[in-house]
Amino acid sequence: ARSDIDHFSYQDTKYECQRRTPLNHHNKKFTEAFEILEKHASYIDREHGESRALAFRKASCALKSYPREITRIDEISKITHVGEHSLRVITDILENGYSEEVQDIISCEMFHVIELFTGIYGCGPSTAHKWYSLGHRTTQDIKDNAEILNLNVQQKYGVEFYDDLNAPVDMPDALRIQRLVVEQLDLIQPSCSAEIVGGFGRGKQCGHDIDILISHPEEDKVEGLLVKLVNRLTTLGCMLHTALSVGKNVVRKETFVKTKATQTRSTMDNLDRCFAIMKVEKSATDNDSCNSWIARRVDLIITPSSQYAFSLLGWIGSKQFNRSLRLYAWKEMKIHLNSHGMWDHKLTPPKRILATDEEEIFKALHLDFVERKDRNC
Ligand code: DCP
Ligand code: MG
Repeated sequence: ARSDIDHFSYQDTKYECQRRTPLNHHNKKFTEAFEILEKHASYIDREHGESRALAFRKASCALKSYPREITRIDEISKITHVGEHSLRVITDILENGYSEEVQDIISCEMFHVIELFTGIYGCGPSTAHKWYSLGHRTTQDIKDNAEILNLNVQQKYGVEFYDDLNAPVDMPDALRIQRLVVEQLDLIQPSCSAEIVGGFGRGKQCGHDIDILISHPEEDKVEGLLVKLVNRLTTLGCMLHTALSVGKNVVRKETFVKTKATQTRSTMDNLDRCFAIMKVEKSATDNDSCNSWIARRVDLIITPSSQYAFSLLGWIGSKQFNRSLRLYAWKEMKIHLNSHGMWDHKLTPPKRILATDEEEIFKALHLDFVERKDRNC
């Protein structure tokens, strides 16, 4: 067996942020199988689910980065993150054209019902399991039993607009929302920027929601902006549901003090933010129903200019790219990185490192710049 990893330009590293992960890659037949295994692990295996799901995700990321189609098992058997279990799955697909383990999952009713229920806005795996164990199988079952199940507000909207919210959002929809947001911002506070981030920012043609990052060149001009914006959009009748999180951005100049909230939800930030379900005008091609609008999930995030580069990097994603970047920053550089900024903990007290664009952040971390389209891990 070959011990050297030469595979053209593949860089074998434990951090996804050190290599390119494009949207269109050469190993979809394997990564699609891993996505099912990942979901199955997080839905079904309550005890070790998260770590098993992460292992499949990392194997999948490695294959997405691999610069050509894998045709022999020995070419990837030494790659970091492609463990024994993943190798078995790849071998099955190479030898038989499919993985029996994946086929078993696909033919399992429970898997499909949990998948269906977790597709309801506001429903996670544990709620999905509860509903399943009570004998429910369809979204109609949940709708019919809304009272008994004591659905929270999000879940009520999730069921009500299930079809709309599960129809993929496309770029024209995203642009329509961005335009509306920009128009309203101009009336409240001229010169604001509103950038489409999330999956669309990485070149995806469709996604599950629209993420918009809002800022202003002057630091304090964003204070109170979110409430004003949401109020205007509500008055215009564009908001079906909103959940605001405002005023938690407590970054001090020198150090970032981790609060309980930031410790437990380490990937989330404390930027002013509104999760919304908005009414979006349908395009001319969507004439298949009587409604002139469709419900869409929209995230509006506000960031002051001094934090812009960090918020942009964080909200462009992907989640796995962020996770690896933050882990790399901490483990290799003793730098704490999040959507607010970065702090060098090699110094006491930790020193804030400033950056005005994404390139400067990569440079400070001694990393080659990874284009947004190559952060699709
Ligand atoms: N994000 C994160 N950690 C979270 C949630 C979000 O780092 N727990 C960042 C990375 C995501 C971005 O925010 O890429 C947007 O979140 P989405 O859930 O909307 O993810 P995407 O936009 O990447 O995917 P989709 O196209 O399905 O909306
Ligand atoms: Mg998104």
